[in-house]
Amino acid sequence: MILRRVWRCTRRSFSSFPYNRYPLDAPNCNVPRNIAKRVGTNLHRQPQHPLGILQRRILEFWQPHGFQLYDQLSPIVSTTHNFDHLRIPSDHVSRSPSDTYYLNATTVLRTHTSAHQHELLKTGQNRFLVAGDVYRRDEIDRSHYPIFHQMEGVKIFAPHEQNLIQSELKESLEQLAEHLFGQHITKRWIDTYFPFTEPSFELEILFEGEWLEVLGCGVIHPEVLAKAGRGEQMGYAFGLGLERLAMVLFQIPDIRLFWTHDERFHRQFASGEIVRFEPYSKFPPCFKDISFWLESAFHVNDLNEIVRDVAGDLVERVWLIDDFVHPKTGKTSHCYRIAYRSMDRSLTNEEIDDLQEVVRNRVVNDLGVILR
Ligand code: FA5
Ligand code: MG
Repeated sequence: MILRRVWRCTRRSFSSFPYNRYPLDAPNCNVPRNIAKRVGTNLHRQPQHPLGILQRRILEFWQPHGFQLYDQLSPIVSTTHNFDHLRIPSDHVSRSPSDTYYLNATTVLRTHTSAHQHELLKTGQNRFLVAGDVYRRDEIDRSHYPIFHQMEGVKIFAPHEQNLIQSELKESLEQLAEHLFGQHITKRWIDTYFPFTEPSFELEILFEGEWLEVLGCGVIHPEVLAKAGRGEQMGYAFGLGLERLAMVLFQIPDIRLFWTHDERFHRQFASGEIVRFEPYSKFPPCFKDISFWLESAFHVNDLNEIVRDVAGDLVERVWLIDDFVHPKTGKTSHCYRIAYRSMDRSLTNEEIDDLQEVVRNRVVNDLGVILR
């Protein structure tokens, strides 16, 4: 009984956010309370959570190759570590407060585990993994969530092995996919761009009829190594999206489920093993549209954040359904559709109407748009 209570309380409400050091009402802070309070939850370190089970399974793959895991590094990092050391230019969109949670002008909630590459490379490590929670203001749908988890991997090679790097990188990640999923998945490599790797790739897996991007990787850019005092060396790095891999592995259809408190979810993973998730029921979605004229700067992530703030995990998806420029005034109008759906219960019409009304008021007050 006591044990059970302790377990619940760690699962539910533990927050290690240092409110004293970083007050949320400080001038440059755009972190809402519902995000701050989940800092320190560490889903990836809970042995009976799908993310914990997955993390263990990934470790089984890398540890025999001599990789050391860091999974307790603070998600509060400097902009220097999150961006500059990785050659992310000062005008790159990912730095904008519309995309990143800032605690103050030079401190952010890390947007990726790559934020730790520099410090660990500096200590002379040659094979390491970093797992942790990362934070982004992003779209709302079943595979995007403002807090998610990544596992970074870095391997540095001896000078005479350098021609192996790219092929070993791809082969290892394909073997990892096989270790996790067996032969039964369809995957493809996509060429992409990251400022901190060259060349760069993403791996996509076919999941429920759609390509799901599960990781980014590449050969570490020489300047990243040079900045960390490792100028003569070369290596590879990758960043796994743990929720996305877990969705495929456990057949979890919606990313919000990782945060549910519903026992019908958690008891399915009590064994700590890989099991196929059995949806306990599917409740109907409820759609509401909101249209407004844009005034000055508008970013859809600001709307997304309001909807998340008001509706929490009751929001399933937000998307643009109409984009219109008035021929006379030249003003732009957007219409967004919001899908509300609970993972755990039926919602009443009144409940949704109330939420939508709060969203409408907040959009006017906070974003200065004009409702149509
Ligand atoms: C990165 O974050 C790079 N740091 C990855 C990397 C590391 C590249 C090392 C090269 C070397 P990206 O933004 O694509 O890349 O995110 C990596 C993965 O995180 C994605 O493939 C996806 O699986 C997952 N991901 C990204 N955004 C979200 C989100 N909002 N919700 C859930 N998972 C996400
Ligand atoms: Mg990507």
